Order: sequence, then C-alpha cells, then structure tokens
Amino acid sequence: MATEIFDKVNQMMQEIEQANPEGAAAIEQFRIQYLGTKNIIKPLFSEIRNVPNERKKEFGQLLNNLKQAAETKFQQLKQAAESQASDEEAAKIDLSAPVIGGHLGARHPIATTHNRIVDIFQRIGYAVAEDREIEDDWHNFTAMNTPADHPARDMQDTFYLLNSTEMLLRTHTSSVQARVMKNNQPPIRIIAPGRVYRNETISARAHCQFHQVEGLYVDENVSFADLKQTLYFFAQEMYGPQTKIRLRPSYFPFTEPSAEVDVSCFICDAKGCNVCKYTGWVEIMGCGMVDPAVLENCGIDSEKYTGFAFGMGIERQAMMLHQINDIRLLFENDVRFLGQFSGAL
Ligand code: 2NM
Repeated sequence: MATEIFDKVNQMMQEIEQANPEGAAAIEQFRIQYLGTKNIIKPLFSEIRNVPNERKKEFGQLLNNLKQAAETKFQQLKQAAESQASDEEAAKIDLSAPVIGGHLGARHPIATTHNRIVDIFQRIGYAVAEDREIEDDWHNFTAMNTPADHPARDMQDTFYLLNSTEMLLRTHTSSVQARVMKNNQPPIRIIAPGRVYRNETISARAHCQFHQVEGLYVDENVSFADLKQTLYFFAQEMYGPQTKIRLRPSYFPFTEPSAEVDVSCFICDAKGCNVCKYTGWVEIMGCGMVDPAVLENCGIDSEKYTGFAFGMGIERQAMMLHQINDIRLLFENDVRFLGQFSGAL
C-alpha cells in the first residue's frame, strides 16, 4: 500500500513534467487540474496517514515537490503562450506599408543646395569628381602654384595633422582637380564638391569647416569667353532668368587672370536691400584661367591646352537662397532650424 501511493505520486510528477498543453484553453485545463481549488494533488495529502511513520517526512517532501513542479510548469506554459501571442501580433505589422500622417524628416539645406549646383553642371556635361579630405601638401598647395611662403600654408590658416608638415585637412577641393589632371589628359570637364577645412575664428560669416564646389574645364582653345558664358548659365539656372553677372578683377595663385563673380541681387531685383548691402550685387564665387604652371605641375601640356576654373562655397549659396544670416546654424543641427526646410528636395 505504501509503495503504491509513492508510485502514484512519482507517476503524476512525470505527467506534469511531460505535459505540453497547447493553446489557452488547454493551459487553463492544466491549471484547473493541478492548481485549481479542486486539484488532484490536494487529496494525496490525506494519504499521508497511510504512510508508515519512518517515510512520512519523505512523502511530505515528495508532495511539496509535486505542487512546486505543477506551479513552475504552469508559469512556463503561460510565458511561452504570451510571447507567442506578441510574435503573432508583430507579424501582422506590414513594415512596407506607407506612413500615414507620419513625421517626415527634412533634407539639410547644404545637401539641397549641393544637389542643385551639381545638377546644373551635370546638365552641361560636367562629371562629378570626389576624393580624400586628408591631403598631402603637394596636391593641396604645391600643385596649385601656392608658394612655400604663402600665408595659406601657415599653421594659423591650415589644419595640419599632428606632428606633420606634409599631411593636412584640404583647404579647397582643388586638390581633387590636381589628382584628376595628373591621372587624365584633356578634355577634362569636372566639378569637385566636398567638405573643406580652414583654421578660421568661428563667427556668423566664417566656420572652420564648410563645403565647396569647384569646377574645371581643360581642353584646346578654352577661353575666358567660355568661362563667362558658363558662369552666366549657372547664375541664371541658380538664381532665376533675370539674373545678370559681373566680373571684377581679383587674384588667386592658381589662376591668371582671376576674377570675383557677382550676381545681380535676386532678393530685391537689384534695387538695393540688406542682402546686397544696397549695392544691387552679391558675390557668389571666384574664377579664372588656370595658370599654365598648374597645368604643367599636373602633367598637362600648357602649350597645347588651356583651361578655366571656378570655386564657390555651398554655405554661402544656401544662406543667400534661404536668407540665413548665420553660418553656424548650418552646423548645429537644431531641429527647430532644420525642420523649416521640410519639403525641399
Ligand atoms: C577658386 C577660384 C578660382 C580653382 C582652380 C583650380 C585648378 F585646379 F584648376 F587649379 N580649381 N579651382 C579655382 C579658381 C577656385 O575658388 C574660389
């Protein structure tokens, strides 16, 4: 009799361990059977009087283990069922469905302005050239006809890598054009957009990092007239069909002759306003005929070929287009600022 009741408890233990009810109803059935008010473990406790004294303690422990096993099993079943339910719920979400009334981000004005500039030049046959931001002195300065004693080469103006007099953060994307000229013969017609660095005191008008688009066209018989017409086309596409341009003589080490390019003020239609400081004109870029020394430095025969080049700051164009009066706004990523450009492409 005593061994029989022990066998019965051990068998029930096996049943509990092997039980695998599926679905909420079957799990509830398990709970009622082993843990409910009329569960089948409870009556076993009254069998203790039929167990010989020396085995009562052992029997009591066995029953407690049985109760505990049923409780543990039930908790496991419940958890497994809940996590399956949440998996099924998640599987119903269509991740490819379009957002309804969702909050869309905004493109950064530097990106939209960059895209506009690049697009205008691509339409007239310019290819985009990109290269490294960490440059060597030769591609950034020497190739660009910038002498060793030029102020741009000073530590005050250029970020050199730690303990280096050779490696620096490019100060303009001309270094990209030097690489293209070294590796290709004319005709060359490229724009080089990208980030550049200068050791400037940060203010509303200047930053130590900004973006440029530089252009370069080298071929036989490229003339200053070609340069002017290209810039005129760009100005009209960028600032509207009423836009005029004017060139003022200037100086760059890598071009001769050189000029600054102004466009008629598109804010006030050249009548005079804050943006053009009541002059009717705003400066948008520098340009010139590539100095023959630059062509020779990069392995191009300056007797056979001529070229023009130009360079503009993307931030400057973005600030004019959107009437932004502080360049620092373009680098702070304040969502109250960036959110104002949603919808722009
Ligand atoms: C400017 C102004 C004038 C320029 C020159 C060259 C190169 F590689 F051909 F020598 N690239 N860009 C250039 C000329 C850039 O930026 C204000």
